[in-house]
Amino acid sequence: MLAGIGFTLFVAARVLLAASTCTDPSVRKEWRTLTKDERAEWIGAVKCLSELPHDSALTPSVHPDDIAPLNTSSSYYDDIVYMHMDLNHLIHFTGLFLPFHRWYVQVYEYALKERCGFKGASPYWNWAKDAPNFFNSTFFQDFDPISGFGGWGNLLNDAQVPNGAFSDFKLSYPSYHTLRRNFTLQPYIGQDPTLFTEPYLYANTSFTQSEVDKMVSGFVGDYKGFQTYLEAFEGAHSSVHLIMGGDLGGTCPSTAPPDCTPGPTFSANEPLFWMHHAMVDKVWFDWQNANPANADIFYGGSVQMIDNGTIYNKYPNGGPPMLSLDSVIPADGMFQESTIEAVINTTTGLLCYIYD
Ligand SMILES: [Cu+2]
Repeated sequence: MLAGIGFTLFVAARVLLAASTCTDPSVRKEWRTLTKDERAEWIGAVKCLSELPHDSALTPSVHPDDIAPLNTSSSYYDDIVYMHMDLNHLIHFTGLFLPFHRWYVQVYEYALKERCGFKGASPYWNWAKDAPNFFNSTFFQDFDPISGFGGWGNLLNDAQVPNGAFSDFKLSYPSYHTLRRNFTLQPYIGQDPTLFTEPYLYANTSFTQSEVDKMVSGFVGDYKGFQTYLEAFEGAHSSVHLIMGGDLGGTCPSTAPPDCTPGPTFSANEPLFWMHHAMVDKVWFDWQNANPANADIFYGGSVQMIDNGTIYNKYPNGGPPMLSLDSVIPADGMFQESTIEAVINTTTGLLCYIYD
């Protein structure tokens, strides 16, 4: 109990410190530039979160009817996944998309540090390096049981990843299973053609270096345009999720009940989620730093408008009521809440990091 109180005070003190000054920002590095020991340290802390018990602080606030009920026998890692499931409709295709996920990666890093002794910075995954030859990329060929991410899933066994450090990674949502990856080059076939205008698109063409360059140097002073391009149904963010299939792609495991709804909700099951979203955050960071007109600007609505292409094209990053820099990022009781303003810049407010 005393330890718990001490933990709370420590968190409060750290956040205040971070809010007051940022003279020595941590540097987030690309996964492949980390040493083997650094990779093992991050993976070990992630697995540690999955061995901690459910935290009763988790307080779902949205209760969408298309997600599994809260499972109190789950792990603390599952709790972090569950808040993303609960908040799904508030944080995707709304103005909260970029601020929420920036904040989510940061508070996840706090959890790794405070609960599991992690000492480094959040790594990112530069998927543009893998885009030209995704399936065969060496990124998916590190099978070290301590420091390796493992490879593709076994299609004869529900696409469960059979190797690397996460082959025994236990997940509770939407039902008990272990981590799955299922390479899916054309994930958009059969979707609503008013939202998915290129159904036969090869997903790896959406996150090439030229696409990243186009995003970072384009959309000057146009927050809505930038977010919309990055978060587009067939854009870089979505394509990385879906080309991975399995958990990152939000497909239901074979153990799931028949009413399981696939989609983005439980995609944080995949530890790559954090490095994928750090890369999405880096693209935002690079765009913010590419032109003074991009720094610290924000525009977006609070209501997801994705029923069809007509409504989506009018409100691609959310409909009214509109959000502002003062709007609060929801935390479902799990972490300290933040305003959008406190995370709009990575070296002021609550944050203190840069990308290499
Ligand atoms: Cu998300």
